[in-house]
Amino acid sequence: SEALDAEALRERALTTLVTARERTTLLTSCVEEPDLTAQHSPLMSPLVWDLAHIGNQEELWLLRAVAGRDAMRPEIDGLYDAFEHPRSERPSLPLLPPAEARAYAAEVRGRVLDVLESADFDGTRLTEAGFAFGMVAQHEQQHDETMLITHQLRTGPQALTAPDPEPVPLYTGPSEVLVPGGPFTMGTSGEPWALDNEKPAHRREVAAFHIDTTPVTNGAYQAFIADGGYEDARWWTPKGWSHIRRHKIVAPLFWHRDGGQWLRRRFGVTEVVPPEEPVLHVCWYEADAYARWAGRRLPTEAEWEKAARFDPATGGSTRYPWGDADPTPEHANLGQRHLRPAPAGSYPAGESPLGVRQLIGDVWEWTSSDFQPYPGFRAFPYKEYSEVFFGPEHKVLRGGSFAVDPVACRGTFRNWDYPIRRQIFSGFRTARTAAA
Ligand code: AVJ
Ligand code: FE
Repeated sequence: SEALDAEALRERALTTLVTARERTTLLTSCVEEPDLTAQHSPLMSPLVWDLAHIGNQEELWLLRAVAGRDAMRPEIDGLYDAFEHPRSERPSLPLLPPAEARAYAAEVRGRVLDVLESADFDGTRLTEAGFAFGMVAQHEQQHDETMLITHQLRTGPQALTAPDPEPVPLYTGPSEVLVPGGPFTMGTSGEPWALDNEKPAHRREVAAFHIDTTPVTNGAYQAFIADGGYEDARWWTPKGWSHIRRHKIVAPLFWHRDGGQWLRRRFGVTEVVPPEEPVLHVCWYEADAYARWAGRRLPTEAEWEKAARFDPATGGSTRYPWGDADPTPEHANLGQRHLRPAPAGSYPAGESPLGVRQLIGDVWEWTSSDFQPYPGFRAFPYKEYSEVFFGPEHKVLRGGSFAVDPVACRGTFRNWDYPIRRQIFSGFRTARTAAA
């Protein structure tokens, strides 16, 4: 019934908003004030910018758009508009200092919870208002991942800790599976909190292909390095080759060589690169070159989604590789429960019907595809979420990393970035076309 739907919506909105704020609070209270206002990399905003931007977007989409309130502090809107100021410029803006940014975000949140409690979501507004709460919770979680990236770029002593994933026996299953050819349903029309770029559901023809059962590991990637992969132009696209030569890139970001072994810096701690863990912090050019060296290629975005959602028993598409149930800790490494991907072959309960593992969680997976709209795409609620980013300059990543909250992760969820980006929690798996 409608009343029940409204109560369920209120409950879900409240839980996801609270979860997001707990994470934002952790990420902005585990370092001292100078670390909140400093720019740890020109690629990132100061943490205190993300904090007030989270509050400002929440004010915009929930207090102003849904509840019809006036702007609380119209003079700060411009500071926190991501399109007005590129990240590199943000530290020089007259940003709210940490205490004020915190107070502003908390004030917005207090008013939002009042709106949520008293709103009577009638049938017509239920879907629309519900989406606005879901979008805002996802937005905050996406910035929490962005802030975690900033933490990884920050130098200095460790500020964040989390237990490591459960050790698992060495994965000995097949290295790839065959995904049969034929049409499947890509995207979604029914998922209430899906973002505009995931919609609408449509049929896609995908020829038979093989795909890796796990993401590519550090061990496998080290073999590429040891084989001279970074010194051999054959494996690289011309743009990729000139990029790695110009920037002297010889290994994933945060790796360095120490005598005979590769070490990496991870959230303030240096460790030996773990061979069974999915490779992290590679750009699209590196993923693409590795795949070519291995005699393979990156999957297209449609192939990735078919591997993740197509159920050969029914011919339909599920929400996740394991079915339609929301993710639990048994299914996938999500939500910053750990500060690293789990070893390849983890989470058997999360595998797809064809036996593909770790499609959701652990590392964002580069695909070969440019970020493009689906047929029938409608920008919603604003063009600057997805539409302005469509085009060949952005490559699609799928599946989500250990730093993605379940609310911002689905079999249909699409992320995108420039092919040079590698501070993000990015890895990949490879594919090959099946013989006809
Ligand atoms: C979807 C991760 C590319 O961080 O630029 C945050 C998400 N959009 N605020 C980004 C987003 C507006 C976006 N990505
Ligand atoms: Fe944002």
